[in-house]
Amino acid sequence: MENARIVAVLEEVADLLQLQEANPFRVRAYRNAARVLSEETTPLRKRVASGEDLTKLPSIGREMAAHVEELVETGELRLLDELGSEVPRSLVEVMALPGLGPKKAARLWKELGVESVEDLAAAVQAGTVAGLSGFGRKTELQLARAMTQHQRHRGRFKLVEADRMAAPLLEQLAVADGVRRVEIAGSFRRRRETVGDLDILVVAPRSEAVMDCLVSYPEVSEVRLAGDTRATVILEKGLQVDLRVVPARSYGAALIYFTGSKPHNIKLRQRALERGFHLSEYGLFEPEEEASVSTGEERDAQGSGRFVSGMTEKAVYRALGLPWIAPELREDRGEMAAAAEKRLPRPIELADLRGDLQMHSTWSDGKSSIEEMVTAAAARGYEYIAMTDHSPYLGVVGGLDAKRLRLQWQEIEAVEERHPEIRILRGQEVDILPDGSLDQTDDAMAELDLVVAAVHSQYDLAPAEQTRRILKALRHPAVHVLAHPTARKINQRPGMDFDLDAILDCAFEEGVAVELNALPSRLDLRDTHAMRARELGVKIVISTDAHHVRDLDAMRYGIDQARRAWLEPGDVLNTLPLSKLLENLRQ
Ligand code: DGT
Ligand code: CA
Ligand code: CA
Ligand code: ZN
Repeated sequence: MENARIVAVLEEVADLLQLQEANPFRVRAYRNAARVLSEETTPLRKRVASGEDLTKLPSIGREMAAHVEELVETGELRLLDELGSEVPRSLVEVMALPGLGPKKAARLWKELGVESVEDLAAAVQAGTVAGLSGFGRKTELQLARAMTQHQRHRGRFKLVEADRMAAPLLEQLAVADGVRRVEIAGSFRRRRETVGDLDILVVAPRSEAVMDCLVSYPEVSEVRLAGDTRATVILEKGLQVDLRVVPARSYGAALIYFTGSKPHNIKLRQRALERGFHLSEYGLFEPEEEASVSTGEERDAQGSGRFVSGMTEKAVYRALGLPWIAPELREDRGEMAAAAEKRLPRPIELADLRGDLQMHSTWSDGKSSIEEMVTAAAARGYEYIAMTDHSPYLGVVGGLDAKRLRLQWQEIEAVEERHPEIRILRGQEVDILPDGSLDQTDDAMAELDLVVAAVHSQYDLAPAEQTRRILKALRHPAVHVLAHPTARKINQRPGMDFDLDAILDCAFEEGVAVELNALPSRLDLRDTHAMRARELGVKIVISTDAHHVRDLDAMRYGIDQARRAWLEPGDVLNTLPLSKLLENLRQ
């Protein structure tokens, strides 16, 4: 057991003792020991092995020395288990929340049965916390806020969440005094499915106003750093924002640098060096004298030598003999070579799409009627959509058996008469049952324009069995599209474990298309998988899986991922006009 782990155990003992309102001197003894040992550079296990007397270390008495020996020798501490049986260990996290502390945490536990942050979140929501004496409305609000942060802080934010937080902030910054340009770089600009933080670049001759604007933005909960040209703040929901003010002539170079990705930047800097340049966030520079040709080590931060370019991204790429590379492609997945050889893809755009091939209505678990969906889709300029309400297998979604499906067609017909501007394909999202068979009669499926097959159960079958299940469904002649192929949910559920290549190969052979599901919580197939599908020549559709008219807007997230997968309009079936689409669906 390493020192850091030993220190953590002693800290936890101190926390649990505090929760039990133990003697403060005893608590302090553990804290002091933890601090001393955390500064210790020799591994304690070595000291123990050589039989050293640990009590020679400051703040380490007999009891503490015995604990360390026990931890080193057994990997465990009985005292910790004992304490853990008296008070839940997960309460330590609750105690650390702002506004709480050992006393309040202990009361939450004893009086409301709160054992963890999750429990507390539920209690706050149920409104039971405000009822405890000493826990006013203010504490409750503070807790509610602390918990959103706590939960959000744990992972990366979904792109859609980052978008929601970024848009109003960007709007504010854009109108701050003297701001000439403002843009979000980083993974956000590359449209990764999740982002770690926001990297904002600003051009403003004087930076005070924009700095003030950021630190006084109402959603800022913490200012970590506020310098002249750099600031770091944390938003209420836990998202970190880094802002940098850069000189106008460096804007393009800075945008490249902070957009990343890091591996893309490294390749680009190498290319610059090969051509006798030096590239940094300040610009592209050329050594002034032959003698001072760069040795490859970092140069003066502002960039020394003759300034070659830096104002725009395009100019920097051009000076390196490259066309501009779309941010979504900057992941070091071959874009540099493709750019040099003039064979970059023309990434798909929202305007290339002519229809949306998966959506639900109130006939199953959707929240909008068929007519509402159709009207909203037509307003987006689509030429066609497919109504794909669920099949009955999952009771909760109110899916349609063959009989109700035929009733739905009557309504579709009526709506179609009122909306000649758009064609409504009769579809269904048919469940792939655990044995790989389909949850609809062959007769009904034969009459459908579009059968979208999908897994919504038993995500954890053994990989070989899962693969067999899906292959069997793909081989059913009625199936046109495999929807959300891995069934993952971002930050919630990993994708199913199966042989993706086997499934893509089979889809190719059978002429079944795979879906890139655009719901921001799904994005399934993910970028790298969709890229693989494209390589294997598999047809792809991008669909929103909308359950409400407003979900139709999710399409842009599907497009973001498609671009990251290098998809071009020609790779995606729903860029085709209706007649061509129907020809290209499996016959
Ligand atoms: P994230 O925030 O984890 O979603 O991912 P990024 O890509 O936004 O990464 P972040 O925020 O750490 O840095 C933003 C960009 O700045 C990154 O994509 C590339 C650039 N960058 C950051 N650190 C380095 C570095 O050490 N070397 C190079 N070449 N670039 C860096
Ligand atoms: Ca970032
Ligand atoms: Ca950052
Ligand atoms: Zn589904």
